[in-house]
Amino acid sequence: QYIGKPIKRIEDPRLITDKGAYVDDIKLPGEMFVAFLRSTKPHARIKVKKTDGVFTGEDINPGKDFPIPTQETTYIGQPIACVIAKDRYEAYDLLESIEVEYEDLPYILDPYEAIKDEVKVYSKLSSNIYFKEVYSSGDPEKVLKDSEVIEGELINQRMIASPLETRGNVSFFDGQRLTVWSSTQSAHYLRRNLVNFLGFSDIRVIQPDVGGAFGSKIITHPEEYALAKLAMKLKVPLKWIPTRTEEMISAGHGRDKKLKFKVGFTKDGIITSLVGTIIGDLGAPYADANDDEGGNVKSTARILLGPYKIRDALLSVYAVHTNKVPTTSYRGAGRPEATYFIERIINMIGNELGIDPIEIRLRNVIRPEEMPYKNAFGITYDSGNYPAILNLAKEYYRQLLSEAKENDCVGLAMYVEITGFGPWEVARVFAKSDGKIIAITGSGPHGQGDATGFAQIVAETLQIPIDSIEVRWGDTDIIEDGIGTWGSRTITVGGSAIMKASQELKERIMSVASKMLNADIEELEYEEGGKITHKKSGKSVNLNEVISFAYKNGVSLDVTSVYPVSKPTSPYGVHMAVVNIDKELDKIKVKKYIALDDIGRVINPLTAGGQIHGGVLQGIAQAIYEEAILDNQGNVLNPNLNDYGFPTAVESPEILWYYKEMALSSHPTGSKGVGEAGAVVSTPVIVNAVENCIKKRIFKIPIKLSEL
Ligand code: MCN
Ligand code: MO
Repeated sequence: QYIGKPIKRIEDPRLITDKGAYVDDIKLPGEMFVAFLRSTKPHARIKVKKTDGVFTGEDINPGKDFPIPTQETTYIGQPIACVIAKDRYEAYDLLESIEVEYEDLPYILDPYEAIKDEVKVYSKLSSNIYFKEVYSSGDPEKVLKDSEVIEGELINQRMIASPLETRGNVSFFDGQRLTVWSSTQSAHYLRRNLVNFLGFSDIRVIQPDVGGAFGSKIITHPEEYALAKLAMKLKVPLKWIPTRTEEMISAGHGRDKKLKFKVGFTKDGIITSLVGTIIGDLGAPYADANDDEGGNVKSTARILLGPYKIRDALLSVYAVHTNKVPTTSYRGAGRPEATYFIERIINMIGNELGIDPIEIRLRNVIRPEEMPYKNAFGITYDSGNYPAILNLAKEYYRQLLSEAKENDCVGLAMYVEITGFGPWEVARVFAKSDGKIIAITGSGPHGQGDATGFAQIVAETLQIPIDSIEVRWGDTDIIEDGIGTWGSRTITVGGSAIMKASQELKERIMSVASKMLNADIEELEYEEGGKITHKKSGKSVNLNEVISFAYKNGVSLDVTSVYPVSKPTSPYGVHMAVVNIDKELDKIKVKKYIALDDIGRVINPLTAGGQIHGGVLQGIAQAIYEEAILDNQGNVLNPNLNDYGFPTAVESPEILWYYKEMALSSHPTGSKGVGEAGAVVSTPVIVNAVENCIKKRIFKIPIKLSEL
């Protein structure tokens, strides 16, 4: 009995006794340090003087501007050349000797300006608009005419993920094979990109321990392509570890989306229609990033209607280039933006009409009998009981209201999101001759605790102690294929693959036992601890005996499974908080936060709850602390831990997490994802709370009380 139990993370003993190895801990004999020179102009023609020890775009991608520009730079912070030295200090010193000629070109930072296409972000683009899509359902314009209307523009600001560990890479070509250690969210994904870029396939990618990513380590960054290429040329081990400031001005930024909206509703608070325009700011052209973030812009649009039954809706959706750092996935990747927009809108309607936040949501949510529900923009919510979770929330909400003192505000928001993306995941489970069970995943957890969940799944399936299982991942040599860790997919998709492989291993074990006991499989019983008994005779064999027999008789106990997925699965929940506002000091403090979620079957409430804690704090920070502040050239003005406003334990409120397993997913694990849920919903919880108190509509975050 392991699934559903709060088992402590099996990853932790190693990590907390300083036995972890992050990419900077990889030390190869003769390694050289690489440092990148970064553009100081938002858009310019460049000439980098090539001298000894200076490498430019011409060395990486001759004649092209991607991944490293040879002719034209398109954002401040873009890597345009690099040097190689014996250590990082010498490397950074050397950077100063590089001569660059910049010839300024016109640039654009505002996406509304960029849409006009008067100035091109990059001279070879035919348009700054990466894509425009229209999502339409029913007759929203007409319905709007007969409705009460609120309109406005909501802004989801540009954010910086900046995990504890920056990106980093070690690349070494031994003349035959390229080995790459990278702080990444997926070894296999990085390998595929490098194979395509280099046109060379003898590549092994290793994901060592990773100190967080939050979406920023999905794509292959230009520096990584450069390292691989230079490692092949120079045949010495190369290491690149950016400084914190470099990380914050050049790793993919997140969010940066706007919604102009008109919402129609009845006097009873029923939303009748929504018409709007979404603008996603992709930043500069960089295929890996634009692909990734383009998808997130579409997600924002398609999930914008949230858990509510709105059939008349029209959205114009633009993904637009500007001369800023490219945006990429950031925890939630499109769903936090959508949830923020719709939850802010429904809060405004509630306040306008004087309807309680739970009541107004109850009037609008999709009913359980309508599940699975295909929303107006084609996303299917697989299962859920939205009225039930709102009704459960009532008691907690009342409790928070009663605890609120003077200058305390209470707010609430709801969400439905999509998790568990495909297309598939691979797992391998095998029994070693010494009886140990090894489980390997093709995904790439980097702080979430999925290894513990995987061990629980194997232990449960094989009914054996969890400490006889070892979980491995993050090396393209130990499992032939894989996808990765993002989109809160790992325990659901990766875990289902692990479950399938474990079940098949169990079948093989039963078949070996049937030979040993001279009986049909149907006559055998598999019991706790892996003991297999012949029901009639009472004779039994244990797991170790079966494994040993299998090895001696040439039966493989090594199972690889592929688990395919075609549709995401939809967790949902209601979160609420008490917030204290101090107008004089312009300070907002979250005092207490309650999260109520249905994420299907919970594999491990300890690690799942940990995800809610972290995600919630990240979203709180978006409401009241964090923002990438850019000057009029696109320089990030707060690219350091001091100025940016990351929350710490001091800013963290008491966070209580309650979960209800009301609607399982159809995956073998029954689970839905939770890795992003906290960040998906907590931002509007906080903003709604403040708005409820100050009785003025809030359109900009992070909230500055003095500006309201
Ligand atoms: N879990 C569970 N029951 C469920 C769902 C999840 O017990 N029904 C547990 C899992 O066993 C795992 C954890 O919750 O321990 C998260 O699982 P899952 O929801 O599958 O999410 P992923 O593992 O795929 O994590 C990805 C998600 C994303 S997309 C971002 S961004 C993010 C996040 O995880 N980045 C993180 N959380 C992070 N946490 C850390 N520490 N570092 C990051 O970079
Ligand atoms: Mo993510």
